[in-house]
Amino acid sequence: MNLVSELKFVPTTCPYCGTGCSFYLVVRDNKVLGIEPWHTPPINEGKLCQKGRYAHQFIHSKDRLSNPLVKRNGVFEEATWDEAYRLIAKRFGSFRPEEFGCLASAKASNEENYLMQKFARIVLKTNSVDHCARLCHSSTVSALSEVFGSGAMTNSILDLQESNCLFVIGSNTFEQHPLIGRRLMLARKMGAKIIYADPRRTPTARQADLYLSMYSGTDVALLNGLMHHIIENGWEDREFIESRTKGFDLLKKTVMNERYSLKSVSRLTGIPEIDLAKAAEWIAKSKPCALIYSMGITQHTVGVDNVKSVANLMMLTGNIGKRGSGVNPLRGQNNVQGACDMGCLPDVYSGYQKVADEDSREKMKLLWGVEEIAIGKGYTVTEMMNVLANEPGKIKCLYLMGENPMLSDPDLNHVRAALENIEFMVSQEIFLSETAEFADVVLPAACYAEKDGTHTNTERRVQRWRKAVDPPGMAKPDWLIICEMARLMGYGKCFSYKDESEIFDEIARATPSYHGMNYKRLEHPGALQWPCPDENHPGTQILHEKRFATKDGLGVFSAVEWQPPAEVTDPEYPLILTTGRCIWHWHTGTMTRRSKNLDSEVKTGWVEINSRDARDLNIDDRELVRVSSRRGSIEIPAMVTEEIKQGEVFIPFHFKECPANLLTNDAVDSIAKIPEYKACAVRIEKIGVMRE
Ligand SMILES: Nc1nc2c(c(=O)[nH]1)N[C@H]1C(S)=C(S)[C@@H](COP(=O)(O)OP(=O)(O)OC[C@H]3O[C@@H](n4cnc5c(=O)[nH]c(N)nc54)[C@H](O)[C@@H]3O)O[C@H]1N2
Ligand SMILES: Nc1nc2c(c(=O)[nH]1)N[C@H]1C(S)=C(S)[C@@H](COP(=O)(O)OP(=O)(O)OC[C@H]3O[C@@H](n4cnc5c(=O)[nH]c(N)nc54)[C@H](O)[C@@H]3O)O[C@H]1N2
Ligand code: SF4
Ligand SMILES: [Mo]
Repeated sequence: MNLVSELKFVPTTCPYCGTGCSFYLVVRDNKVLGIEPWHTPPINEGKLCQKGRYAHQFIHSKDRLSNPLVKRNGVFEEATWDEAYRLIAKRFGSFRPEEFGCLASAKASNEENYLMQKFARIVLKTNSVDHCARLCHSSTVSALSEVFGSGAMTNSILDLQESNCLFVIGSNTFEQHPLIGRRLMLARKMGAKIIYADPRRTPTARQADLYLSMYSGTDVALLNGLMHHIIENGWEDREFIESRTKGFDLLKKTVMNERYSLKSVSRLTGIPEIDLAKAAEWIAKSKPCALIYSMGITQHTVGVDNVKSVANLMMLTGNIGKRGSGVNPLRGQNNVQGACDMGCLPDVYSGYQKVADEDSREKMKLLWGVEEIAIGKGYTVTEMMNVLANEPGKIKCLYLMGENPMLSDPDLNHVRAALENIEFMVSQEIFLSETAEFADVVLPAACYAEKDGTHTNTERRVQRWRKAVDPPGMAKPDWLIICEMARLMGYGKCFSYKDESEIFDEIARATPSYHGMNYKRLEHPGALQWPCPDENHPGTQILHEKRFATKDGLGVFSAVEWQPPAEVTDPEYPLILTTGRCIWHWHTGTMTRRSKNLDSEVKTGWVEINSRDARDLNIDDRELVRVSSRRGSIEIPAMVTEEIKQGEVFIPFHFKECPANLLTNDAVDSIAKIPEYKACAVRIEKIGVMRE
């Protein structure tokens, strides 16, 4: 028997991060055996990080959901699809539109997310549909839409390599987007300088030519300080400012205030003046310069201000619309860009067409063939949780697809109170997550290897997933579940599709930036970047080359003042807590903690604490400590290190046994509604137990 001839190699895209690397799933007898490199797609050229390398290991986990579950007397019992659908249809039919909340999934495909918002808007008639982008880059979408006219990453992963200077701020690129990290290294090999601003000396910091060691929550001060020094020295790009932007005078007035002199900024941020001056000079003088940012910038009550500030700096130095330059927010989940593009946000349909705009509403009604569609304002995720917890009875029903807020939302005690107030909840999942435990009905979904579909990476590149194996047991692809449910609720005609490509064709019709795409064109490795307005258009690598996407084509400078985080330290809670990730694990761990090679590397969480702070508290490395905030308390091993700024501590939020989000603050940015995951006040106590 020739074993090799029985193997199938199915080309697909990684289900983890927004980089969008491709690989082959190696399949035999309806089982995924492993992953092999696929060299042709341009982003990763066959290379993978450890999560991609082991992205097959959770697929056949014994914990995969394989049957619908219905809760009876507080206990889940297996049910048939028919029983589950009928129960859902009956209960969904009993609530008013304003009583629903829907969460889409940045883990699911474009097709599935598009159908989720369509289901919310025409079957449930609610605009309360949102997803984890709220917790992630909602500040980016708000700020960049306002100042550039488009909320997306301006440049491409490949052209970062052509930069002469890379300013990485609040993005641990080497751990969280490793194959973008590789491009930074390639740029550096060709002579580019890397500047890195972060409260922690992460693996990314270790690759930098200049490390700016800052306190959490001081980014606007830092950015204004850099602009102060640039303008003071006359290094700004006057031609770009004059021909492409407006609002410069106001920006200048703000940043030239004495408050943003290098001396005062150094005091606020904790960064030495000499480093600030060097960074400003490198950014202004080494064109093209690209700025890369992620959660260190966005997850603040001033997230929108932070992003506007970043945009100010790149416009000031004329670094927009050229190869190797740009404002580059690195989107997190594999399909968070797509879930936003598909309209899984309360205020927009697909392609960011405004719900409040009469013409867009009529267009969607016509396209979907319906008389009635949701009207009025919908809730964001963070608002849903607040309304649920504080105004019981206002929202009664939650429909979630692939999200785990019971570990990922801020202030878990608050989330628990919210989920306990729900009358009826449906969770569509691949595992029984901490959140699914609260549901009345759990629907088993197919994972990425078990369905066809598309997803859109951080640089707006739409790529294919291809089905390699069947889903476990009775599990079905999310898109099919939504269609079957819609049919039972009387909307069969609007949800009748032969397959995923037919759904995509409707997406292309509904969404101007996707107009020119179809499955045939997306067969090409690496496929197409939006905007792709017609079938002959090659896609767009760089945005805003000649004009911005604003109405008058000009980029808008914003005058932004620094403000401290919502919660600052005091004698009772003297340390700043910041939270985030590690390279081995994915968010709430549902997938990576079920992957043998990843789980065996990092078994549980930890709190990073500076060795001087540890000495003051008499804490040893690996000792179990108690970390408390105004909202809760956890026990967690200490990691005593020089690599974090004194006065700061860091906890990854992957681990349910020591969940960082019991501590975090649910204060949000007033515009984007993003929570302040990156700064709250805590104290640490010794409890005198060593970890084995
Ligand atoms: N391995 C792995 N990779 C992932 C993920 C994962 O869970 N695991 N998640 C994906 C997702 S959804 C996302 S959104 C991205 C997130 O990617 P990143 O944003 O790169 O990851 P984080 O660890 O959240 O935060 C980045 C850095 O911000 C720093 N930071 C904290 N506070 C501040 C501050 O106030 N200012 C500045 N300048 N920096 C600060 C932290 O020390 C941290 O090093 O990663 C994606 N990639
Ligand atoms: N403290 C702190 N908290 C944070 C952050 C932080 O930096 N600090 N970051 C925030 C950010 S940026 C993000 S993006 C969020 C992420 O928050 P979540 O999106 O809630 O986290 P995930 O663990 O990725 O949850 C995805 C769920 O989808 C399921 N799933 C996977 N594939 C599929 C599929 O094909 N179909 C279906 N139906 N389900 C599927 C997984 O099992 C998992 O339970 O966390 C936020 N929370
Ligand atoms: S960098 Fe991101 S997309 Fe690439 S293999 Fe790693 S997790 Fe997957
Ligand atoms: Mo994210």
